[in-house]
Amino acid sequence: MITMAAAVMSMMACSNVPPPEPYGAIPSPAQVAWQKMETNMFIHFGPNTFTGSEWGSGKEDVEVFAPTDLDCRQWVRTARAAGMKGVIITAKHHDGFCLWPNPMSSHTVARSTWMDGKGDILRDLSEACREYGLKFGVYISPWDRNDPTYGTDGYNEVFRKTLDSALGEYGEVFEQWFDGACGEGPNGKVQAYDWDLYHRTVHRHQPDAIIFSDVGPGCRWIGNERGIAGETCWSTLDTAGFEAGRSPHRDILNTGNAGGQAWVPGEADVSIRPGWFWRESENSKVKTLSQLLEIYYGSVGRNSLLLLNVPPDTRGRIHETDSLRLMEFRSALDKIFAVDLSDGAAAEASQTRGGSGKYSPANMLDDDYDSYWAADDGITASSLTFTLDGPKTFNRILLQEYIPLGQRISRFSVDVLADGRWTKAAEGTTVGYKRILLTDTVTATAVRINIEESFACPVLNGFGLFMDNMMAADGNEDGRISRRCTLMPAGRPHVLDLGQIRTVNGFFYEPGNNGQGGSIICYDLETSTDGKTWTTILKDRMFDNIVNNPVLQEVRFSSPSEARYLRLTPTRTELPDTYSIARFGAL
Ligand code: FUL
Repeated sequence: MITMAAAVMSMMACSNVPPPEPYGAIPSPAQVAWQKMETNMFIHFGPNTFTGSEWGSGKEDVEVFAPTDLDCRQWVRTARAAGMKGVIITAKHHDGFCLWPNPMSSHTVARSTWMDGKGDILRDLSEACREYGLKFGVYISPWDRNDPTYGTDGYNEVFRKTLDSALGEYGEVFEQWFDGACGEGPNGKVQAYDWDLYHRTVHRHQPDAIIFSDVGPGCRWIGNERGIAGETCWSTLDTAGFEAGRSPHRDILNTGNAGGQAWVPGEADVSIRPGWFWRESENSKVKTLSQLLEIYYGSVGRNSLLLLNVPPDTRGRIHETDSLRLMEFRSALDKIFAVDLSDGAAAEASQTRGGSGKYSPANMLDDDYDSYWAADDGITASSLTFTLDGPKTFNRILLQEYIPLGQRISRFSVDVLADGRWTKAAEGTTVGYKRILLTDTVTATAVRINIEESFACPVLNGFGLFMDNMMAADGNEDGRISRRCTLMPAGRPHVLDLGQIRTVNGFFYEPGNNGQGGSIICYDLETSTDGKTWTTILKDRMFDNIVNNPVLQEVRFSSPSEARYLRLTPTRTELPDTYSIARFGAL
């Protein structure tokens, strides 16, 4: 009897051990739900799909927008089959063209003859999302190259009403994407945005919507358009004094701030193609399976959400090359993550909170998101040992922190027991919602996680071991090969000699290797037959979006030019003293 009573009392004591206090900035329930979505589809669609531009001028004829076989349900079916949980559509890109009948604009689907002016892509897409159980989100660019009021105080009110119309009519919106790109409007002026007004408007219609911008408040840009978060990636950010378009350095966006004042988790956006909009010429340049897996590990595997752009073509359908690649991507992920080699493991911790079963390390092995292992308050270094159910061969190690209590861990390492010896397999800084460590393939009987530094007692809810045989399976690692890159002093033009006089229809330019900066932003382009007398073909033109997305750009001349030499003179460069050229050639 006495033993029973003691046992009952000790169980009561255990279950009474209070959970850890949250540490620092913590996510809202909507942010936790958002983080669990993990992968979403971005959809860039609009006049640029038909003109081949990356940034439309806003002067395009509305008739340009003429999808021949639009099917939003096909987009959503594809996204769902790819395992994505939501879609975000460019309702209005920088050219100002609205994919819905926005009463505030004369540059919309309602003004075109497409579907007799009755077309409404926000309606069709939101309905398709409801039908297939995906969440619906909208990208609306505040920068507007069409609206005549842009650059004046009046525009803020126009934009507010634009938000009213896009966010009030189509049901639930899970994410509002505010692009930080801000340039001149039709009157040559740059707009002073009223962000408070915009945010209030979004939340009035959609109280739970996550607002994306360079600095949140709901989630932040990851600092590049390659879909790769920092190896260190905090969901916390110091936002005071910043706003969209006036953000911390992109390196800070990439890593966040340790102990930052606000919870603004990273969202990694990247296109499945070189450009954001569909282009026939890029059908052969859809990212390979290896590249997509690398992006997945670099985003979802580094405490970020992956927003993968899959732009529909001029029919208004996702092109078969892209959808096939997405299906390969999905089945590779399913294959890699189908078998968790930690199943059946025994978990042991150097210390468990209050000695309570409620916080047992075994909680890291179950599927219950809300059960976790935690250490006592004041303990910031601990180790967890998982003794596997026999020798297991793996090269991916998954860890999850229970983020409703904040992000805490700042340094850890992982050892594996192979051939009776412990060796270090990985080390890292942050964990966050999900961290997937890429290791050499190892056969081990136990794995030990050493938490070396943590802002407060560590709290982990997930651990897993996986084997990835797929990553380089397509043998194409193009995206990782650094091309030779020429660095030029900023004042000096770059001259290309074609060897003989040819008919030149345009040119292409790609900046330095793997997006390491140094892009030419604006340029003059001249041609010559003898290298002495030059004809200006393009004057002070811009490579659209090249700083954020430094991929190859093709520029067509309005008429062919007979030339032996091409001279590219930068008039604005990303870096003050130098610019980079990985590829430059004639078309
Ligand atoms: C950038 C834009 O300028 C690009 O065109 C694209 O929409 C990308 C997602 O965001 O800031």
